[in-house]
Amino acid sequence: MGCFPGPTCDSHEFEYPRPEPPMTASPPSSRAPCQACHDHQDLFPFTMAFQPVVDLVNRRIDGYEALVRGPGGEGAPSVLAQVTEENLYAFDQACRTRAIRLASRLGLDRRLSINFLPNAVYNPRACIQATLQAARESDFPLENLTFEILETEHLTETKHLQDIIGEYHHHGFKVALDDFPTGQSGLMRLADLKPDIIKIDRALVQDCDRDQVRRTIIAGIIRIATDLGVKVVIEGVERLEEVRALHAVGGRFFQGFFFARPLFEQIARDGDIDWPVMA
Ligand SMILES: [Ca+2]
Ligand SMILES: [Ca+2]
Repeated sequence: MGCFPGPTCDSHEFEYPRPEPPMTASPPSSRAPCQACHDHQDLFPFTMAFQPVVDLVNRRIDGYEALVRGPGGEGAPSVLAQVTEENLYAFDQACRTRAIRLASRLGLDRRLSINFLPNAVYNPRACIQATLQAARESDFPLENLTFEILETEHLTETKHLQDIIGEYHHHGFKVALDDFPTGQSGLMRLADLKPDIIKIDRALVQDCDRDQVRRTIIAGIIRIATDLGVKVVIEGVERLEEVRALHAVGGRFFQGFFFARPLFEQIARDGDIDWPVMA
């Protein structure tokens, strides 16, 4: 394995919307924004896979991240290749509502994490309506929803992100900073955005059992987050040695192939996880 990150492989939890479509910070000019985001009928087919986030202390699944897939189980890149500037808003809305509806149908009763691209939200209050409606219709508790902020090279204005987070907190959603501390998702973002959760990226986690520098950095991040009351999810764990090394520096919540791969339109249960024995 070791193929993270990249648009050509089905990585640990390859997610919408890493291969960034061309976009602007403003909604498509040819149509009204609200119509743009409700205009689902032209949208290409896609669905979701779900990968568990596990709680190693309680040996139970804490939640699931929804990851886009093609209708036949094709990897995220084949879906994301169809996202354009014109359909980005509809796609962002459809990701949320499909994830919630499918999760509800599967009886998912833990936390559900949905990736979103801040630039696809032009007005936090207006853009959340379809999400709220889907949750209401599916009887999915709002406090079980987490939105993962994923930023790429298109840096979003801090004030815009703070407005989105404020609106999400108002509804009881949790907010996670994805891919910490890579790219834009670093300590300044942590200070400015005060998320509920940070997700430590595979790029830092990989082979941390063999690399004291990586372990020290991760231990420092966990200490800072703990002091701030921020939950830490460690992504991309593949080997038992990594899990042990991370557990030794305070790691508790994990996501990665070691525990479970994403399941296409299915969710793993607690009994499906091969829980490791910790030293
Ligand atoms: Ca994510
Ligand atoms: Ca991630």
